[in-house]
Amino acid sequence: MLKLYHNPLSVNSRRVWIALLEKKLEFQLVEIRLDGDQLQPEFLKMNPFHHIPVLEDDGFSVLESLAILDYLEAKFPIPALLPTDAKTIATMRMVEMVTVNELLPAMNPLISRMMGFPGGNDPQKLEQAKEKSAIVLRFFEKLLADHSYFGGEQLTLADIVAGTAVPWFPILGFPLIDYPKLSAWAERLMQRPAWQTTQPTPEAIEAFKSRMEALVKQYEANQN
Ligand SMILES: N[C@@H](CCC(=O)N[C@@H](CS)C(=O)NCC(=O)O)C(=O)O
Repeated sequence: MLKLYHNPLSVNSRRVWIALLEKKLEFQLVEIRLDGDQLQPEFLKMNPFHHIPVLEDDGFSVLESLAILDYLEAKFPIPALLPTDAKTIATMRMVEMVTVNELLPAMNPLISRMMGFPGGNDPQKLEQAKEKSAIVLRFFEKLLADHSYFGGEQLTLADIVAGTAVPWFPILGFPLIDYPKLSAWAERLMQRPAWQTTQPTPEAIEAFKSRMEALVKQYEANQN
């Protein structure tokens, strides 16, 4: 059976979890707490870079969430999450890559603030984060136009990748009011059972924050 090593708070893992659910596949979840589990020799054998997600399929390990999404699509093509025409494929890849390379790095300071990480309240970094995020959100708003999803009327990997990042903005204190199309799209995604099943609960967020605070304290104590 497919096995997904993940953490419920990990955006990178959640996109794979959602794809597995959207494809109605049978799989087993293995939680990696990210407080050292990822550094254990058994895990490092699968992923020497100590990152989740990892998908294991009958002894074959795949790492890098976008590679896992491609693997799932190739092995289980129905229901399709990959468009077939050139422009839609390009749009889909663009949204995936812009999310990973532009949006998530821009969001990092906002996430650090929410998590209470040291330096998380630096006003200059927060301002930059808002400005950089706004460039991506404006780009996505325009790209979405009047479609239900980035690829038209059908859900694709673009929605899964962007749709596990963009809906964090209201939780991070920035409602999507200036982006009505994106906001309606995010609402549409939230209606889907795969998003509802994988949505981190406020309790899970708090528990993760406490675990990360303890790790930061431990790290600071070791530095002194
Ligand atoms: N490019 C990788 C990034 C994976 C990644 O950064 N995972 C984080 C959690 S979201 C992680 O495992 N961090 C723990 C560590 O690096 O030790 C992917 O898309 O799979």
